[in-house]
Parts: sequence; structure tokens; C-alpha cells
Amino acid sequence: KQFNVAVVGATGAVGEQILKLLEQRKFPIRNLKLLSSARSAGKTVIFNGVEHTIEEAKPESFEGVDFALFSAGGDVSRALAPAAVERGAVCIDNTSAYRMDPNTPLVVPEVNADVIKDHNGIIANPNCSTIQMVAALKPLYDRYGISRIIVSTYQAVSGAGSHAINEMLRQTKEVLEGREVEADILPVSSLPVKHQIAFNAVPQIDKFQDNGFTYEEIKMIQETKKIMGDDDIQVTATCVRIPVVYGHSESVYVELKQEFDINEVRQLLSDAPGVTLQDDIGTQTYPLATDAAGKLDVFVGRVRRDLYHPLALNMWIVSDNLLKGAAWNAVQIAEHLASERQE
Ligand code: 11C
Repeated sequence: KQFNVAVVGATGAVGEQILKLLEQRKFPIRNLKLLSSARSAGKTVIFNGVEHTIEEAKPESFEGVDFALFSAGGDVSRALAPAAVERGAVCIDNTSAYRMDPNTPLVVPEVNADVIKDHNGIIANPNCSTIQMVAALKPLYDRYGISRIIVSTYQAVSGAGSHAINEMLRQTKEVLEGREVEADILPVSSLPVKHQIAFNAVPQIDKFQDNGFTYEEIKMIQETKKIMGDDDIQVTATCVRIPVVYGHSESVYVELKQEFDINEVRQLLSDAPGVTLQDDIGTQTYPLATDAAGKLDVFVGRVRRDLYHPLALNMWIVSDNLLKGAAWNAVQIAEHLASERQE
């Protein structure tokens, strides 16, 4: 069986990766519709050797569409996903628009594929920094339970889109050439104050909330509870942007509910689907963003017992934020939907 698929935001950093993966995975596509804002409409993209013209996304664009993958920002999803659902499409939404809606499943297939079937037309794809953390922690959650997570992130500029990548590369040149550094986009393009990202570490991703956390930090806290299906996990996060192009890295401290054997923890991580353990301090082997870039898995290393808390572990979790953190997780969900309909 083949499906009519729409990709909304086809020219964005995530949209490009979605198209590459649909091609690589030979997703059963009958007809592919590439949609975008009016600004990108008319551009062409080659998919499976055939030129496709990008059309402006409108409610009528979703007529006859089986699966629609949205990654054109929350406003576009809010405006068009309901229209797509009305026309019979199932939407996989890569924005934060519907993630915390109680009627919308929030899915990382390795963690909670079982809730995909509960959708009402929209399935939300979580935030990149949340996806990689819960994928790595799920086997530990299942075996021991988790009471607390303290995470600090080191996030790539590609998480803020292709303009942020260009800004970081341009600023790097400006610094190296001794010129004045211009900051136009980061940390948050819609806020008046901008900071240099080249040769820097900026402890702000997205806007601040009244409680002093950024929205990125709040997303990590709320989404982790929803995906794990456990409101009692105490999560705290500090999210930092660093001058890396692809791959978010995370330092994670996790308190389990039971005693653990560190070798069993390593075994559980290395057996977990979608997780690769890279943990050998003897050979200085641990996950690196430069190695994770372009790969689908979540990489885990530096796994070690905490020195003070008897039930706590520390680890380092890295993954390509545009792949498992976005496009690959969305395509995995689409593959689940497609295989359900094949049956
Ligand atoms: C970043 N995590 O790295 C963000 C990007 O909610 O899907 C993803 C935003 C989202 O800037």
C-alpha cells in the first residue's frame, strides 16, 4: 500500500532531513506534496530523482493527503493541522503547538509507541533535547524507576534553524579576522537583545518564563513526564547553546528508585533500541557531537556511579538534533502509522 504524503516546511533545516529520510527509508509514497509559506513557494526540490515544486500551504492542500509532516513553526501547525485533520490526514507535528495537549500523543517510538494509536489526527514529535534524553533513560526507568533527573545541555545552533548556523559560521570568521561581531538571531530572534554565539556558551534557549526557566527548559521538564507517563519524576534542566553545528550533548544526573549494578546499567543501555553505548574511558571513548552528526542513534557514555547518592548515576548523552531529535523521530512515527495501515 502506498500513501499520499505532505511535508510542510520542506525547505527548512528539519524539512530537508525529513525528505532525505523518506527517500533513504523508501517510505511507500504514492504522491508527495511539498508545502511551505508563501515565501518559499515556487522553489523546486529533487525527490527520488523527480523535480517537485513547493506550493504554498493552504487548507485545501491537504485534500487526499494520508500523512502530513509539519515542521514550519508552531503558528503554521496551529493554523493548518486542524484543516488537514478535517480532510482525513494524520499529522505528525514537529512543533511545540500540540505537545502538551492532553488529546495529542507525544511520541518517542522507543519509549511509548503504544500511544500512537490514541491519536485524534495529530501526533506530536517532542523537542530534540527531550527525545534523546528519554530514549536513553527509558531502559533504566523500566528496570529501576526514576525519581529525579538533573540535566544540563550543550545544544547545537542548528536547533535554531539554518539562519542560526549561518550566523555562527559568519561570526567565527568575524572573530578570526578581527572584525566586529554582528549578532542578529541568537539567542532568540524575536527578542531585542542578541548575543554572540561564536566562541561562546549562551545559557538561554527560547524565551524566559515567569519562574526563571527558559521555555526550552520547561519543554524538557514537561515533555519528559508526559512521554514517560510519570508525573512524579522531578526534572530540572539548564539549556545552553554552544558553537556546534549538529548534535546536542547532555550531562545527565539521574536518581533511580532502586539499587543498581553499574554493569547491568551498561548492558541495559547497550541492548536498548536506538541507543549506542560508547563508554570506554581506557580508550577515551565517549559520545561526541562530531561523531553523532548524520547518525540516527542516541549515543551514551561516561556512565558512572555518583560519588554521594547511592541510587544516582551520571552520564553523557549525544544525538543529532535534526535526525533523532526531529526528522528521524517523525519518520519513525510515520513508519508506525504506515505499517498499521498495511495490516
Ligand atoms: C533548539 N530544541 O535546539 C530547540 C529546537 O520545540 O521543536 C526545537 C524546538 C522545538 O533550539
